[in-house]
Amino acid sequence: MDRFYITTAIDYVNGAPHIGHAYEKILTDIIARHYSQRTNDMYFLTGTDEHGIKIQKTAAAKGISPKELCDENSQKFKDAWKALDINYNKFIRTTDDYHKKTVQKIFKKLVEQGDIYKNSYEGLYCSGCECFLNPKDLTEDGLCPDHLKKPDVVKEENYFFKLTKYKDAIIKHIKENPDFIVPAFRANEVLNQLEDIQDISVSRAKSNVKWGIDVLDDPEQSIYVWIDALSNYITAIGYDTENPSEDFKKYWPVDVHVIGKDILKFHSIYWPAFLLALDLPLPKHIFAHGWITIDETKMSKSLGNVISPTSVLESFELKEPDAFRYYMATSAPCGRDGNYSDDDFKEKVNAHLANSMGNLLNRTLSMLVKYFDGEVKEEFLISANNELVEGSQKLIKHALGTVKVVENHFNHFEIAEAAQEIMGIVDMANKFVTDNAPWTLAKEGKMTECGQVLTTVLEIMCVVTALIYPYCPNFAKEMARQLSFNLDAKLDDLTSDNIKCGKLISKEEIKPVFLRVDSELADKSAKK
Ligand code: ME8
Repeated sequence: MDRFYITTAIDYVNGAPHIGHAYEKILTDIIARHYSQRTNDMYFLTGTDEHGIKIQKTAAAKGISPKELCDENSQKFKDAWKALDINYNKFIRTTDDYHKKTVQKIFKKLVEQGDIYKNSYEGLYCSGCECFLNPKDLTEDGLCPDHLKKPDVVKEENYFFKLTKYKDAIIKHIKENPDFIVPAFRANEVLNQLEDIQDISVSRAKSNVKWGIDVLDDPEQSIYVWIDALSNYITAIGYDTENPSEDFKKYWPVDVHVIGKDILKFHSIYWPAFLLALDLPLPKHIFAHGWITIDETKMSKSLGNVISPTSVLESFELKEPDAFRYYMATSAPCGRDGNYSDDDFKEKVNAHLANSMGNLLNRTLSMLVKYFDGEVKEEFLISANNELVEGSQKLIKHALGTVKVVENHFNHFEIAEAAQEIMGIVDMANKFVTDNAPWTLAKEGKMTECGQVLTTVLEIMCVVTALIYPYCPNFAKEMARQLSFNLDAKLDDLTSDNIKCGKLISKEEIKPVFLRVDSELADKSAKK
């Protein structure tokens, strides 16, 4: 694997980021950090989607210009991602000049080659979805099923993209590449949607939608959001219709677009069609994650249950975002919906991160200091002809085997499933300590055995540190420091002898990795 290119959806800036947006960016960051342990060249793109009627209307309601609204809110997304340690390489804004220029060129090329044509049109437009709806998809009351709002009747001259021309090629691609859409169960939904696909409107009359990129040579039309938004994945890395950049040649096609299930149609039908028309290769994978609810209820402004990610960190007084990242990333199996609740958050991170993982490292190192002044002796190292404590070699081998299992989960974007494997090793190591009771061995004077038990656990904690790093980068750095473990190493370089002989740690250097979330704090209502 020589390089890895990963993207998130770009968020609409008509509001501030909430924990649904955060969920996606956390998943993407975890995948990116994991793959940076497997490749030397990672490119992670995120950003904001800033055009369209929704943003125009929100700005008007606030009495500010759309650009002012975009600047204000785009910064809120950047601030939130900083607080969550989202380590992206580039943040694109669709109001960036280079993006607008390339989108205009893309549009012009598609017009010139006959893939885009002008036609008059009457349809039902939902500004929540920023797209025209098919009347058969409305609720019984004629509302948009996602936004529960009555769509506007729009009659305009629009430019249309010949989606129907690419229908068969896309169906073929989906059928021949079963891992194109992840999770696989969503592919059927997309194939069904493809059945009655029509050509799509790709512009809006300027008289109705002012806040958009002008169509070159026809400034009475604005390029409508999806062709603008989806193109970010190539404009950000330097695509140009005539002279694409070296970065573009290196990174395209993208390894994975991480998006929510609600926008799968746009990514697995519209986007491939635009790419085919541009004669560009298709994305390797499109990973559609599920949605996050709050206390099992859909997040909505009217219910007042929208939670911002930074307010969770503040209300639990978390100095680092690691526990929140871990909780969100493990909230649902691949592609399924997840839920956030204060009680569940507290319970899970206390159990997994404080009690099982952090505490195991803490007490093992403390025993090493207590019994051996923090020194790992030659005879503690476990090898085929030096295994005094039964099962130690097997356990270390199992932990190393888990690295491959975790990698395999990541190959399928199974982030929660991979975390479960990592916690599985932690549980086994905890059981190993309980079963072998190093404190009893020490009391009985079996010091080499005692040292072997502790060294086995420390060896396993090195593997855990490397594997948990994408989820909890700060905790992993602290664990690596205490273990003198090189966290920059690639996963392939993990061995069974990460712990070396000699003084490992002193009493003063031992610190708890993660303190339990205080139950009192969870009752604060500040975060709502
Ligand atoms: O759709 N749980 O923007 P957006 C999980 N601009 N994910 C959620 C969520 C929730 N409760 N709410 C939203 C757009 N998301 C377009 C994308 S990409 C070229 C253009 C996810 O701000 C949603 O599924 O409405 C999407 O992937 C992302 O947040 C941005 O949503």
